[in-house]
Parts: sequence; C-alpha cells; structure tokens
Amino acid sequence: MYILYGGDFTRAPLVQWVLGEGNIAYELRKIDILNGEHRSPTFLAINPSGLVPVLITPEGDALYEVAALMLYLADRHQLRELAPQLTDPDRGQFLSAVFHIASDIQSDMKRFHFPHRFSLRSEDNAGIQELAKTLVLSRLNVMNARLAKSGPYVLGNRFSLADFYLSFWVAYLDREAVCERFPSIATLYTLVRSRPSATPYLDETEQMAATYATMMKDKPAGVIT
Ligand SMILES: N[C@@H](CCC(=O)N[C@@H](CS)C(=O)NCC(=O)O)C(=O)O
Repeated sequence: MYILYGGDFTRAPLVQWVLGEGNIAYELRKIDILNGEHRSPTFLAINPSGLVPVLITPEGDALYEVAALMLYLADRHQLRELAPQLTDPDRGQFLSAVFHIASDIQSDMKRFHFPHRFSLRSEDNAGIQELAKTLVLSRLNVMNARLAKSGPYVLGNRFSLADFYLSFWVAYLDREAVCERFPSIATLYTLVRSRPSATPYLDETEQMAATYATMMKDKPAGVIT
C-alpha cells in the first residue's frame, strides 16, 4: 500500500486526486508545515529535502516532486485517461505542459507564497509577491491563448492530468481574477471542476488560498520561515 505525506497548505491534493482517480489504496499522513513539521528530524529522515508531498511506494521507495508523483502513478497504474501512453503522439504536448507547470509556474508560485525567502528586506516582500503574480499571469496568458486556439483542454478535446494540475495552481493563485481575465482558462477550470473527483479538491484549494492570503497579511515577514 502507498503512504502519502501531505497535509494542509501543501500540493499533496494533486497526488490524492490521481490516487482517487485510479481507486488506488493509500494512507495519508499529515505534516503540519505551518508549524515546521517538515523540518523535524522524523520527516527529514523520510525526505531530507524537507519538502512535501512524499509518496512511499509499496516497495518502500520515498519519492518526491509532485509532477513526478502524478506521472509515476498514472504510468504505473495505466490511468490512460490521465496521461497519454509513452508512444502516444499527444505525449509530447502533455509532457511539455506538465514540465512547464512544474518548473516555471510552480517556482513563481513559490515566490508568491514565500516572498521573504527571495528578499533581503522585509519591506520588499509585498513587491516580490506582486511580481511573482505578474509572472504567473504572463505564463497563464500564453496558456490562455493556446487554449483559445486549440482547447478546451491542454490536449484539445482530450482531458488529462495536466488540466487538473493547471487548475490547482489557478485555484491557489486567485481563481476569480484569473478566470475573469482569461476566458479559455475559465472554461477549462469549469470543465475540470465539474468532474466529481476534482470538485472537493479545487474547492478546498480555493479555501486554502484564501486562508493563506489572510495569514500572509497577518505575518508579512513570512508565514513559514
Ligand atoms: N518541487 C517540489 C516543491 C514542494 C514544495 O515546495 N512543497 C511545499 C508545500 S506545497 C513545502 O514543502 N513547503 C515547505 C517549505 O518550503 O518550507 C514539488 O513540486 O513537489
């Protein structure tokens, strides 16, 4: 059986959603990142990088990097709807979108949520957060144009986990503002959210985003050090 280390204010729901889509049994172990549990000796023994989520495979390997976890599960359990197979021509566009979200959108979101880690002076934090948001929006602008031309999903008429992955970060950024500005992303978000398996996770993520935004206002020097 799989074990997933996740918890509130983490991206673990992305993995939970894939596990749910595949009816794959797992145990969720919550890590309290607000109180620094991800830096505890116990968690660092599981993942020395101190990052959540971590998936323990039935063989006992500890895997991290959320995009890798989603791809690994989809491939290993042959969740064909979620990920085009290795020789499928759509695999290229699929990987391109997934890696773009993983490497560019997620790293800008890191600056958005942890601006204090990228600034030398606390008075710069708000500006760094704003700049990070602008960067994510510029990437979403490109995605929106592409979806307008050949959507409604990342792979045209074909749904994949790339759509849920994108929707998750839209929910974490500012779903209302993003959807108002980018109609094709709004269409994609509505389609993804209408999937019964996705609705609770996206609703929860919107709530987490709102709560985290409030915490950032209360603790401008950084919610998590
Ligand atoms: N590249 C990693 C990043 C993981 C990550 O940053 N996780 C956050 C929670 S969503 C975390 O552990 N934050 C704690 C910290 O940065 O101190 C991934 O995509 O899985």
